[in-house]
Amino acid sequence: MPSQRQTTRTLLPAVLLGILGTTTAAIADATFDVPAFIVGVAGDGECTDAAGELLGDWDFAPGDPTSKFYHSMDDAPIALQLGVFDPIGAESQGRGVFDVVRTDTTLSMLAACRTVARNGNGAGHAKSYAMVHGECHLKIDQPSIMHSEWCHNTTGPGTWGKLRLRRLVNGNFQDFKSFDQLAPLGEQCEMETIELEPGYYQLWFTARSFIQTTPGEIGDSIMGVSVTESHFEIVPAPKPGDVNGDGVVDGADLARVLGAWGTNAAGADLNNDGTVNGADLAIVLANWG
Ligand SMILES: [Ca+2]
Ligand SMILES: [Ca+2]
Repeated sequence: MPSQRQTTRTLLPAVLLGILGTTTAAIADATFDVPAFIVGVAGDGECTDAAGELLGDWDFAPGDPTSKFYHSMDDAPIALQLGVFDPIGAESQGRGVFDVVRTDTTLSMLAACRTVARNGNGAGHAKSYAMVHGECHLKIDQPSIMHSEWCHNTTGPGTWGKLRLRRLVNGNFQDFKSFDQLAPLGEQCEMETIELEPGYYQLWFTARSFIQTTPGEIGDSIMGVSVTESHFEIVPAPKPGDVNGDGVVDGADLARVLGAWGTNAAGADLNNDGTVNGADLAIVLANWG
């Protein structure tokens, strides 16, 4: 029997949550829809004495062999923490945290795990596992631009973070962009602007940490941390022929093209062939209105 068992639900410090905010279920005039959203949080761990006897174990979902909770977007933020601490010094802890914040043009997600394991004074063995995994579907109704920022921060053995953007093609989601971190590499971020055609997309993400001690070795705690953060701004793509960027194609744009005729003025060279000429005029006329 566990001599001591801690079963508290604890919010991580705000500095780790980072993007805590209010989740809004329905947004008016949104540039995108989120027709599906689900996140699962899994975790379990145990520690034993030198003879291999169980000192205690914990599980985010006792009785469920997959040890997972599933949540919808409206359930966020999520923070689960469980652990076992034995008087001889053995320890196994896990945390899983998730949050999502949406506005009419942005979507921000945080998935984070932390695990701790330590053998007791009599040695033995300890292990701990935590994972946050989920997917979010995006419905894009018009040509759009996605300004994206993808960040992973992994520390310790057995940690990874994965982020994928996939597009639905012929009934299957195909990778459009992937950004994975499969080793403890500290913080890495990528920023990218992605053109999105109208369609159905999936944002897929996971943060995972699994650590275990060396059986029989007395030593300090080992820790694994995996934090995956992503931020997306999705706005309508500029309209072809809209030279001055005011949202309509009209005489003002025509005047810009005619005024730059024969030059290589970047704004008026709508097809980027190095010259403002009839091809650019045709783009303005074809998109008039
Ligand atoms: Ca215009
Ligand atoms: Ca041109």
